[in-house]
Order: sequence, then C-alpha cells, then structure tokens
Amino acid sequence: MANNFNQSARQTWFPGHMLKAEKAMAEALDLVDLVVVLLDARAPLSTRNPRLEQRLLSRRPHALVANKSDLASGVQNRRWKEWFESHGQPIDFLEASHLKKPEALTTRWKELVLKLRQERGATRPLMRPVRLMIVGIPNIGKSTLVNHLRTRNIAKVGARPGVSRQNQWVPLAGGVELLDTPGLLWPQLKDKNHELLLTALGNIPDESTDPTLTAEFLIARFQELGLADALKALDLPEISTEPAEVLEQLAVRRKMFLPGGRPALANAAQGFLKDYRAGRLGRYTLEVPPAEEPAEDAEEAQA
Ligand SMILES: Nc1nc2c(ncn2[C@@H]2O[C@H](COP(=O)(O)OP(=O)(O)OP(=O)(O)O)[C@@H](O)[C@H]2O)c(=O)[nH]1
Ligand SMILES: [Mg+2]
Repeated sequence: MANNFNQSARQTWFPGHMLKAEKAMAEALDLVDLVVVLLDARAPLSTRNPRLEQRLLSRRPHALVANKSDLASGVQNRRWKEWFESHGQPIDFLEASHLKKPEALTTRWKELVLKLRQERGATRPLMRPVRLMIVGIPNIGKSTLVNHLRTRNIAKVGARPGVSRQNQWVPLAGGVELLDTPGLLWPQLKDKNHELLLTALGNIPDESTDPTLTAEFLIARFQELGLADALKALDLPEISTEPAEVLEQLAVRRKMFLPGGRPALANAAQGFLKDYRAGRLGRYTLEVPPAEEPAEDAEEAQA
C-alpha cells in the first residue's frame, strides 16, 4: 500500500524539473567545498532529505541550518539545537528573511572549509574563492537565504514551492561564492503523515492534497503535542477534541458557508493553514527530538 501511495504522490507533485535539477546538483558538487543543508526549524528531521544526503553529503562536508526559526518555538529551537549537537552535528537556527550578521555566517563556513582542507593535509593556501552550495527541499527558504547573504538581490523568492529553476553563482562577502540551487524533495515519502506534515509546512503544493485533510492533520498535531494555545488563537467558543469538528467550528466562526448553508470546510482549512504558515497563531514546532533509547534496551536489542 505504502508503495502505491508513494508512487501516486510522486506522480502528482514531483515535477520533472526537480529530477533534472537533482542531477545538475550532483554534478555541481564537484565544484563546491561545502554543502549548506537548509532544514525547517518547525520540523528539522522531517524536512531533511535522506536521498539527498546519501547522494551528496557522503561526497562533500556539510553545515546544517534550521531556517524559519521565527515561526518555531524558541524553547524547541534550543532543544533541537542541543539534540543535533549531542549527535555531533552543529546547527545554526536562523531567520533567513531577517538575517543578522550574514558575514559571521559566511566567515564561519569559510573557516570550516579551510580547517577541513588542512585536516586533509593541504599545505598550500587556497587560491580561489571558497565555494558553497545551499540545498534543501522546496520552499524552505534557499533563495531568501541567498538574497540576504549577498548585497544585491538576484535569486527569485516565491511563496510557492519550485520557484528556482536554474543554478546561479553568487559572490558573497569574505571571498566566498555561493551556488543557489532549486529545491529537492525525495520521491519516497515515509508515509501519509509525512506528506501531510510537509504540506502543512508549505513544502508540498497545497493542490496535491485536500486542504481539509492537511488542516485536520495540523489540528491533530497541535492536540498531540499539547499546543492548546495554537487552537485558542482561533477564538472559537469551544474547542472540540475532534479535528474535523474544530474545522467546522472555525468555518462557522469565520462565517464561511457554502450555498445551501453548510460550513465551507475547504475555505476554513485554507485560511487556517495560511495563518499557521504566517505565524499568526503563534510559534509552534511540529516535531520533537526523538527519545533516546536507554543503553540497556539497546544492549538487549543486540542480544
Ligand atoms: N517567516 C519566515 N519566512 C521565511 C523565512 N525564509 C524564507 N521565508 C519565506 O518562505 C517562502 C519560501 O522562500 P524561498 O526563499 O522562495 O524558498 P526556496 O527554498 O528558494 O523555494 P524553491 O525555490 O521553491 O525551492 C517565502 O515566502 C519566504 O519569504 C524565514 O526565515 N522566516
Ligand atoms: Mg528558490
């Protein structure tokens, strides 16, 4: 069943230009010293791309960046940062659209490249600019980050996934060059929930799923994670424990009705998703760091 779903999900929204872009990116890897991997701070693991990591990151060193940290919970940002660092993966949480100290970031990446070069035994100084590549799934903020790392805007930014179509080199401060790349999304999603999560975050186009399903998933996720304030922000007279009923209440509250008087659930769902994505409900992280397996359990599993 999962395979059937994945196949159909891929056919619906995984466009040919992304496959082409992924191939071009694999080739461009030979030109870069460091891959900057962009994740979404609201779901740092689910917005990683295992396919990309297998193909690209085994060949090149990488630095992790969790973007849209302004939309995620500050407490959770710190928990996630600790989690990544406890797994030996330094990560920067940032808001690409209001990037503070871009030079500090590029300098850090440059120093990392030079350090790794030295560790590999290079004795001569690098005679060309350090080259970086930013990668991530669609709509994660790659072009926004590029635009804020440089002084003049050239990379197109869009509210829809899949806006960038071509690679472009961008000169940055401190003798660093950056390659803007189109987003990539893995063709094999883990399951339906994974697809709904990425749709709720805006990484998969809304059109590929019924918006009421995505909105109900998001409401259920708020409830599972105990994020009651997110639903309180909807200003409903009461909040049902059933996501479908919450959506209905929301349509009524916002006076959204179909001809004939039934609540316009799809409209309410779209409004709700828009509000979440714009941070109008508050800052909410949709994924918590995985619980570590106790050492004894791990040993037992091996026995
Ligand atoms: N709130 C917030 N919004 C952001 C941030 N970074 C990017 N965005 C918004 O996210 C949307 C997508 O940004 P882009 O930079 O176009 O994303 P991309 O990864 O280049 O997208 P594709 O080219 O489609 O793969 C835009 O509406 C941006 O304004 C951020 O740090 N915080
Ligand atoms: Mg882009």
